[in-house]
Amino acid sequence: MDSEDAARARVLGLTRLSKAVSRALRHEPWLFELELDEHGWTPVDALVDALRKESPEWLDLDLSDLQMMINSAAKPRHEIRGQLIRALYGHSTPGAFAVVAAIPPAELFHGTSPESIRSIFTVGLLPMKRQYVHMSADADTAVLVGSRKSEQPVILTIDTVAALAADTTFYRGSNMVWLASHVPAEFIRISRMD
Ligand code: HQG
Repeated sequence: MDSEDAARARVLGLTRLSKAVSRALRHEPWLFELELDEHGWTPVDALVDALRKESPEWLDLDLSDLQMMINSAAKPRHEIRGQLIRALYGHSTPGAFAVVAAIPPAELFHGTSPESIRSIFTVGLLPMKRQYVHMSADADTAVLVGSRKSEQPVILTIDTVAALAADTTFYRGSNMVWLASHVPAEFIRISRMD
């Protein structure tokens, strides 16, 4: 394996690990015999044990591997604090995931598919299968998120100043990701893409 192949294998390995951690901490903790507290935290040792059983690839996994995965990710998805780990956003797990209300930038962005637009402008942005609607602090990230749904994503701009004035609550997921339970259609417009 040349060094380029080795670097690619390492990135693929970290991506696989990140996806497994997201599955455990966002969607199906019970499959990994994990219990999340109301803020989404679970003991990092328990997650390491579960991942070691999950795949031969992770037989020797330890805390430093998880730390490396978090530090090398292009965007922050998971957080380790002391003996605990959690996903910062993305949860579909039932039950309360307590997040902290905060004031977002004046505009947030959401990338979606053209097929969803009619419904979004009728009932607003809804969490669908997750606990919260996810929005990005910058339009470029929204383009990436929308590209997962469609080759020609539509980028929406959310007027958070007007939404806050009308009692919509926003929560900080990470530096880049903001959350809300519902964003009414009146505060959403289609971004002009130059
Ligand atoms: C759409 C990734 C019809 C919504 C990303 C979206 C993100 C509606 C889809 C995070 C609707 C849900 C989440 C309505 C919303 N009618 N469709 N009323 N309201 N939708 O995957 O926001 O890389 O659950 O537009 O970066 O795409 O995994 O949410 O298309 O931050 O860390 O319903 O996941 O993060 O799709 O992505 P998703 P999302 P990671």
